[in-house]
Amino acid sequence: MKQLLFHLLAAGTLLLTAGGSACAQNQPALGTFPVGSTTITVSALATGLQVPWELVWGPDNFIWMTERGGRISRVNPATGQVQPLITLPDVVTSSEGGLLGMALHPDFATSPFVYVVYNYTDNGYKVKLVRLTYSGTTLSNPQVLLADIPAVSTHSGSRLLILPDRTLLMTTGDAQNRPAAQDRASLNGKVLRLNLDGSIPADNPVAGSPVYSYGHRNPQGLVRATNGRVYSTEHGQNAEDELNLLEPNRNYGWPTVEGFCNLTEENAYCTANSVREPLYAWAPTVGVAGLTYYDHPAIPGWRGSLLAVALRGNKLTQLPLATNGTTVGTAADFLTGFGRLRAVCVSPQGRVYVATSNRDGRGSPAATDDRILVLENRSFVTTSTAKVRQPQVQLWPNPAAQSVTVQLPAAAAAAGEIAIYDALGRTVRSSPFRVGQSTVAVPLIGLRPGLYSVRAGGSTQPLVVNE
Ligand SMILES: [Ca+2]
Ligand SMILES: [Ca+2]
Repeated sequence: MKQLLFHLLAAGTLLLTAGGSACAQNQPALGTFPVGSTTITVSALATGLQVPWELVWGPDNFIWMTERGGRISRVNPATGQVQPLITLPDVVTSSEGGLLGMALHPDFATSPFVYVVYNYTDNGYKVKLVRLTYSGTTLSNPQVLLADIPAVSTHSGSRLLILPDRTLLMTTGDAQNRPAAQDRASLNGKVLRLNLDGSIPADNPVAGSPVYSYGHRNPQGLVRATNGRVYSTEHGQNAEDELNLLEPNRNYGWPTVEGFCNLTEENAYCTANSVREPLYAWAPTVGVAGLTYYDHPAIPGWRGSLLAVALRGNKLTQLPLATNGTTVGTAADFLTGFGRLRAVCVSPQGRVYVATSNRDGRGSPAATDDRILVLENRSFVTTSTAKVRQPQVQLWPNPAAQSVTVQLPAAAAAAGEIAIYDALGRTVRSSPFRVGQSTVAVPLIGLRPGLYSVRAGGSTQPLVVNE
């Protein structure tokens, strides 16, 4: 979904870059490293966080973040300000357990739903998938879509990913019950596929079952690349962590197989059970967690690559994908020295955001941990900022509720029209302006809360409508 949003929003978000870049460049550099001939600068966008678990670039051009204790927030990518939306009261943390992955509905303007997965207690420790509704300032109205998945304090997974066909993938860990990963009737050790209302898609591999693939141990990374393929990272036991290409109805080998089918006993099992081997393995294990896909000109050396971050390994690994998406080239490690790394996302401007996990009980936190780190090519940002400094439509307030004031780039030389579009590109409001007019108040009453686009004078700006 991160990649999908990139494409949906690339045009509109470039216009926001001017202000955002300037702020980002003011944040002091914590270090630099080369990617080919490009210098990447690392700075901290936000500090003082508590085990951030998921980062999602949202349709509002904010970073949506979960923290394991139960808080969900929007983080302003220009200022680092954290705007808490809710702290889920029934999240129960225990060792690795708590609030985990998150995904936003792809039609967020008309369906402002946020999907989260977390541990809770109900006659034992469990995992559930919950849908929340975004009002513009808070998240509310929790709807449980899938619950009662057995859990223990480790191996709960779980990442979420919404695909273009409007189904949701959810990874689950084996909950330390190793045979469950091969039990097709169990929801542990699986990748599950659901419709966005929690029902089971008619075209799942087994009718009536949410199981999409099986034989997983503890997958904590999930992304769809622009090639349309879905990749997942998975914690191995000791020998090999995995990067998998997810395919329906395939057996990924756990608990008999860890990583590649490279041991004698693994080989026999792999052949007999048609095990899908990983594309890449970290040997020995590094605790690989968040996964994203990078294909932005800002960092040419990372284009067409998966980027995976590791907990114990304290690093980011670049995995270049071959054109067909089914093989990985030579891996390279970056971003060492910031401790445990949990989550990663990419902005439409080509910046990479990485969350540390040094306060999860297994790290050595710096005073400012946990942090969201920004990885950026500052010379590319400078160039692109100059390009977008054209006269633009300005909106205030934004987010808005009753009405929004639209300031045209200049006094209108000809009569025209301001149009507001929803995420599906439908015109939901229009308002004329006269020759010489430079500001227009457009009423918003009757619009559902969500994300819209305002177009006038040849430029477009995103608008968030609140209740
Ligand atoms: Ca495997
Ligand atoms: Ca192996």
